[in-house]
Amino acid sequence: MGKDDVKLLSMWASPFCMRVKVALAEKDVAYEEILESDLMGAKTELLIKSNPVHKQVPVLLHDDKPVVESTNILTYIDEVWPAKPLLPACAYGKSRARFWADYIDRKEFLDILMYLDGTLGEQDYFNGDTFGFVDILLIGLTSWFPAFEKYGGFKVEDEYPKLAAWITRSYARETVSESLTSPEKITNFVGMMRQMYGIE
Ligand SMILES: N[C@@H](CCC(=O)N[C@@H](CS)C(=O)NCC(=O)O)C(=O)O
Repeated sequence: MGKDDVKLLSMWASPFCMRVKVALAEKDVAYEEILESDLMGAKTELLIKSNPVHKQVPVLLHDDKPVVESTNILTYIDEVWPAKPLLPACAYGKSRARFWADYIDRKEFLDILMYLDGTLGEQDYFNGDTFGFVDILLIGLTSWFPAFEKYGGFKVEDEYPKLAAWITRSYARETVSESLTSPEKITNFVGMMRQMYGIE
């Protein structure tokens, strides 16, 4: 079998794209990142053709076949590159991970943190000792936390110390720190957008 051809249609500030980047890094899969530069305006033909329903990033192109929606992409990655599984082996563990995945993506972002702090409890990661599916789904979103802290008056460390420790622990992994956009860059971006839209 030849080497996999893996491309990621991406956008630098997108927490959903960051999820896929972390998952590929965890699996040690080499890929080419193709950045969309104008998601609010002119989307590329490749993006429109690859994700005609939502026209959103991320899109994983595996041997030119598009896979869309970040959670779906993570499941796909876990099946195609099974070494170092992201999902737990047992059916119950899988069902819990899928429950949290669904919950994280449906609820208002700041509302989910209380339950996630509780479910993390004293564990290192959401599935115990191993960094996996739910950790990856959530860690992408945390790159936006400092921006929420600066402009939203919420402080993760004060309100959710277990989650704050989990963020520090997760960022200590190279697969995370090298895949995520720096929180400072996101905070500057949010500040710029606020100015652009006259929110101050
Ligand atoms: N549910 C999608 C959300 C993806 C998403 O919201 N992507 C944004 C960037 S963060 C996007 O492509 N926005 C352009 C648009 O909606 O037109 C996923 O999990 O992949």
